[in-house]
Amino acid sequence: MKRSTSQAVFAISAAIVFALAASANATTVSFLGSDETTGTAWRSTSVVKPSFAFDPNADKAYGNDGYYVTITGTGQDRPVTMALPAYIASVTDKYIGGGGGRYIANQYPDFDNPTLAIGPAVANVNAGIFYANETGPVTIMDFTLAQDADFVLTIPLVGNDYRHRPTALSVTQTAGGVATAAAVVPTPASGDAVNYLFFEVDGSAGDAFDVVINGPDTIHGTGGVAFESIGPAPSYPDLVNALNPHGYWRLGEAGGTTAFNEVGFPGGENGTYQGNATPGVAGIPGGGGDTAASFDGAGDRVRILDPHDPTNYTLEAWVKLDALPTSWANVVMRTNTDSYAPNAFSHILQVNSAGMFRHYSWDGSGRHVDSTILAQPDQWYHVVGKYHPGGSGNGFVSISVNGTDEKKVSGSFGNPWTGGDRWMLGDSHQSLPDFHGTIDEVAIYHHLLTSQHIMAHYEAGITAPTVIPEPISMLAVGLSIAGLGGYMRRRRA
Ligand SMILES: [Ca+2]
Ligand SMILES: [Ca+2]
Ligand SMILES: [Ca+2]
Repeated sequence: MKRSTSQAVFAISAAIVFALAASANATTVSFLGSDETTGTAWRSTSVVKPSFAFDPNADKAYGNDGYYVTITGTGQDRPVTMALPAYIASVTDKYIGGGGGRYIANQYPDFDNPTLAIGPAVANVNAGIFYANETGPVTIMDFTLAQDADFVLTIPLVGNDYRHRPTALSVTQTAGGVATAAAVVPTPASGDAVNYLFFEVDGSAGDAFDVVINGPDTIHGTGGVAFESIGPAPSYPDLVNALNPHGYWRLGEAGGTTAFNEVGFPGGENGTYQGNATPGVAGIPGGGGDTAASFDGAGDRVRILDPHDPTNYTLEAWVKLDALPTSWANVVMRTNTDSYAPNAFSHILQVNSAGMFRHYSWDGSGRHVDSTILAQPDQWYHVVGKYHPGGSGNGFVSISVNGTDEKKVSGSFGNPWTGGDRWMLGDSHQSLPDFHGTIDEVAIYHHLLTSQHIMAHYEAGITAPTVIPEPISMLAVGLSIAGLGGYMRRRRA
């Protein structure tokens, strides 16, 4: 991984953040959202998580720095495990039920597989809950900061009985300030094992916070708390690799005819530059200096053999046009022949003479959706197409341009075309013109990216890291803070 640029930026950032903290930043607490798809796999690095905001180091595990949760035991009064980061001085569970004493219930086994655990080792981590045996708002846990810290606070809501979930939960500062934030608590279907709530806490040494719950049942609570600090922004390829791509071609070679696949898959890995397709030209701003490939609009392409057909998919590419094409020109296409005018094709991202992007897919009928954003020459665009089959109108074909311009056409769509065995980058079908411009960072996923993933990729890819020359004068620090803060915020969306 090419982390050198981001690490250098972080080193400078850390100095500035330290300077800022010394000037008494106000503590903030923000609700980031909830995860209702990960289930028990919160610390499995093989399961893609729905948003980088919940997983700021993009390693697909929550709570890297430590956690305070129930562990497997017998009886109703179980121990907890406490593996806390240096920035947390203490966590206290507040068992204040009407019956007195401790209240921990084991509602679901297999909350976590200890063989998948990262960070501090524990014997097992299950889905017990800390609960207060009464209704109404109750402080169920509290925690105190040992030092200045900016981190994601993860709160699991566990149990196979939805009555054991709170209907309201908030994090409120009780020392050092008055910051607070309330969660939007999802309503789980009965039998849901685990959901997660995420807050960002950006605080100072000595700050203390309450976790407050409320619910209609006397046995409602949380599974504990977990912590992961918000550090340097992950690099663009880290963000792609965090989503388990099927194939990822950075097009960053200095020369030669091989387009290396970062991931590799059986039966067809690297691509081949053909025609005048030329690697080594300037890539996207956020690519850490990695280069891209140029295509002259006449017979150039990258050819990638790939026998694996997805059941649903996401296509992702960055494009910069040298000139608008005279008709539809393809950025990405799946086909079954090396013919320069194939007549069997699907899974296409393309752009037309107006600069409109289209995602086209064939399931026995042609499905397509067009962008609102129109491309201009000499500017980078992030283009993502998703295809999902489904009956009863639940299928869709979508396109997103620059993170937000998501258009979706829904219908009863069949499985995606399985007649292809190769991908072509920059090569059009039938008599359409070939792509004329630069293509970078092409990724193909055999699953659907979330809108949060797509926005995070766009923001990381379009933003060149802010590098502040050393030595840093106080004037330079003052002038750079606003821009750097914006950069760090954007990079972890
Ligand atoms: Ca993580
Ligand atoms: Ca590249
Ligand atoms: Ca050519």
